[in-house]
Amino acid sequence: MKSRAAVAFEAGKPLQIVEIDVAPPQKGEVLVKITHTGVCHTDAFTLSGEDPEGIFPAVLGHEGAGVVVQVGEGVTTLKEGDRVIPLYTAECRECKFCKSGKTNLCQAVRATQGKGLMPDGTSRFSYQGKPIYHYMGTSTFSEYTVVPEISLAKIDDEAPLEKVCLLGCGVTTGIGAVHNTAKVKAGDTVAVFGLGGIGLAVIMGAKEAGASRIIGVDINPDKFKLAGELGATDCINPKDYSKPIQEVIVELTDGGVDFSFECIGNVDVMRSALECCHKGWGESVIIGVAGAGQEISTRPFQLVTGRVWRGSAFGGVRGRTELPGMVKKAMSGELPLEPFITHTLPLEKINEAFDLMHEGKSIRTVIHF
Ligand code: NAD
Ligand code: AHE
Ligand code: ZN
Repeated sequence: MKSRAAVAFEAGKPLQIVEIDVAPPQKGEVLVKITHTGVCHTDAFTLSGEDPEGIFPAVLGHEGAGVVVQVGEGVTTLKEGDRVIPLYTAECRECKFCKSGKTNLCQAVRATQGKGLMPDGTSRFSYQGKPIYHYMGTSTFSEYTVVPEISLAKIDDEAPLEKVCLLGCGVTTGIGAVHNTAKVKAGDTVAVFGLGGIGLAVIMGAKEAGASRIIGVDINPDKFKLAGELGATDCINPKDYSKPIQEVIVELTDGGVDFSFECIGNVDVMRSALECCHKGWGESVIIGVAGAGQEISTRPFQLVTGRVWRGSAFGGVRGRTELPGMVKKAMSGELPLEPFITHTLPLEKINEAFDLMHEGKSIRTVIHF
């Protein structure tokens, strides 16, 4: 079938809106009509050419929601008309990782996903007879996409897709990192580096957990208002200080925070985020994604003296199991998604969403088809 899609033909170039061909879903696969998709910084990261797994031409996008159009052979858990959120972290419930109960990092389709292909090693997308690669197993920048059954969370039949698409990445990642990875408890102190969609969701999760102090850090002070509304007790701009920001935070918090979160993808900031943690027990969670070849560093003494470095992917959330409940919370108002949606645009204007992000003017732009 034909599908309107925003295709990344080349790294560093704007997406092109073209009509691609989408092949029918094969065994264990599902054809989904995407109605809405957010634009996450990771899409921009991959488009920039910095992603070691970046592969072109590809249909990017991983923060979407839509409706099942057709199921392939052997699909049992989904049917035409079901509302779904595509998952870049699948949940097969059978692999060693799923069975461990220790991680959400299902590996059932991860290898082919990283190569831009479906689990059988081929692509369902083509343009003018040439294959186009998938992205993160989701490719939500296409009106129609094909996704493995195990990479789809079935959600409520009445779910507002224009909002819950954000649970496909940003909001789930931030909130999940607080509850599943860090396990923030009432009274804990928290520092959040980067106040975009991810950092703001961390703030929301930290407030929900009862954190006593939530310090937001960003070099763009325009981000402070919303951060405060969502629960930040302090907002600071590293540019306002002559000393390293970790020293500022250590002084503000009588020795450092209990938890910090890096939500930028900057390896220097990752160091600051670790070093602003309290001696003996402070834990820093890396969420931001850094470019090819970049590495983190600190004095090992920082770890010897009890600070802990962790990482979090998709907030440690098992998508098929946990997203339906998060969607219900969004529908009841317990998990408000509106604050994150600063812009909405039709697919044809998707490059403007990238511009708004790079200019620091948006939190999330939701694209509609
Ligand atoms: P965003 O662009 O909306 O927000 C980033 C924020 O960081 C901006 O407000 C920007 O002003 C701020 N910033 C940039 N440089 C800074 C610096 N030196 N000091 C302080 N603040 C700085 O991005 P986002 O969509 O919120 O994504 C944030 C990061 O999280 C990205 O690296 C993205 O790839 C990553 N991410 C990871 C996961 C995961 O599962 N681990 C999921 C989603 C996104
Ligand atoms: N492909 C990159 C890594 C990108 C990355 O870390 N992705 C995050 C999700 S970002 C969502 O916005 C993630 O979940 N990673 C775990 C995984 O299995 O991909 C690289 O460095 O190669
Ligand atoms: Zn994302």
